[in-house]
Amino acid sequence: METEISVHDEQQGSEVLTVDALVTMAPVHFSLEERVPGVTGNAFDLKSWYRAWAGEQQREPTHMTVEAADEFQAAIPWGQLDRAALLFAEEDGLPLKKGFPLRLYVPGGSSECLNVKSVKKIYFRYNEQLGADAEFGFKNTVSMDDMKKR
Ligand SMILES: Nc1nc2c(c(=O)[nH]1)N[C@H]1C(S)=C(S)[C@@H](COP(=O)(O)O)O[C@H]1N2
Ligand SMILES: [Mo]
Repeated sequence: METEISVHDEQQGSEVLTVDALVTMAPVHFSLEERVPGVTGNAFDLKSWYRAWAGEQQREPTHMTVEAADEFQAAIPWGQLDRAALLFAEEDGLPLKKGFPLRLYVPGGSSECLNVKSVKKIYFRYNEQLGADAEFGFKNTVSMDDMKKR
């Protein structure tokens, strides 16, 4: 099964990483229940992983866009991601039954709709004009091309 995730950063460039590589790089691991009551499984903290990947000297993005295998996507302002987590395994360590290979959770986010299953691509963006509201939907309904051009 496919477990590669492509990570794009407008300053840092792009890289394709396996879920295993992301998990190994992530400094903060926890049980997802600690942040999302009622949802079990092994997760890692998004922002500390991002800093490990991008390097501490990076200025912080303004938004993160996450795209799934089914082309569902969410675009979320950086300030709403302080407790965001990526779920990568069931509680017993087995691969996810739902949302394989990686699922985003945004505790305290504006909507459960932001909990993107089967993440394939992650974009770190630097553009205040993308706005203060999180957005989600299928790719053709939100114009990613427009977003990329800005
Ligand atoms: N890949 C993907 N992730 C997705 C969706 C989707 O259609 N595809 N739907 C979203 C919406 S609208 C909701 S409400 C939640 C539903 O999560 P659940 O399947 O755990 O109930 O997943 C979100 N993540
Ligand atoms: Mo939803």
